[in-house]
Amino acid sequence: MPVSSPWASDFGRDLADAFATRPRRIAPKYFYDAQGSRLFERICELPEYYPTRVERAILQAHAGEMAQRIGPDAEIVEFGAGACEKVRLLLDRLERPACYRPIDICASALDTACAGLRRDYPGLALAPLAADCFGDFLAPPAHPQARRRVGFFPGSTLGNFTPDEALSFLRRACDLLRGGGLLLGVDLVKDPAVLHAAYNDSAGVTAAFNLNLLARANRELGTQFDVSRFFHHAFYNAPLQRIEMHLVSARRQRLEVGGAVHVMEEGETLHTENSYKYTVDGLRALAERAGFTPGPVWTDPGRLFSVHWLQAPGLERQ
Ligand code: AVJ
Repeated sequence: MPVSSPWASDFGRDLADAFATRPRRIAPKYFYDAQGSRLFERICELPEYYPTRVERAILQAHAGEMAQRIGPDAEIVEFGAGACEKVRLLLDRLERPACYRPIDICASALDTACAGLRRDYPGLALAPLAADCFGDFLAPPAHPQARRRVGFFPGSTLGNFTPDEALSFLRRACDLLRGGGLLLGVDLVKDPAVLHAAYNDSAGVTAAFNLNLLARANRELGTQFDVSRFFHHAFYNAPLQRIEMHLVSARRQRLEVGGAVHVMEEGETLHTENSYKYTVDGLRALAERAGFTPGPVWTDPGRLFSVHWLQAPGLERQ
């Protein structure tokens, strides 16, 4: 296959692998092309999808205390920044933020977000990075004016990792943020009915978001998936404390993926996402194992969502 083939891209290779192995599964990062990022922004506004709204309320209510923990002259590194909306609540309270470094896999989302930030925070140094911040990307050196580096990882994106992956991500983050800390938003374990509704909205936006993975493959890789032959399926797997999203084959079908022909039987699935939920204590224990010193936790009155301050010990404590 020539290198110029779309199948040589990460998405192409991972999709071909997904169909060649069992269970079929692909990383949720591939949801986020320009169209998927727009659909995700719409999810965040759905009445059933509480995480964005509740986390924003928590940030709004406690931004002052959070800014105090972060301290003056900090470099803020945001992992999976997307539209960079939530960080504004912090930026409005921070003392002389030295630099804001949003990292996101979607370059178009970053471009739009940074244009808005440049307009609204003219004095702020911006250093956007279009990269998979969960891969082994080389951490850029800190901004020369920064006194410490602080991570911002809202939205419960950590939930996309298995607990093992979350642990290794947190270990790397702890290393990168030594002497600073991490402000981390994670969704909490709760009534499964509330979780179920959040991933099965009545307007069908989450279904469209899930199915966009196939539409993206048609656009970028030239596959000929008939999107109407797949169903969105999302359910809470209680023993594993996670929402699972799948694309279910509505009937037996032959699919050509990366030059190979595969059969998907009716009811067979492509597993597209896990969204792990944590208890406050469970998350704090995980952070501690990763090397952080857990600090204050802020939650909403309904205890739907949590925001954690995790201190990253300095060199002297390593
Ligand atoms: C961006 C991973 C936090 O798991 O809730 C929303 C993505 N998937 N609806 C989540 C998502 C379906 C979201 N995260």
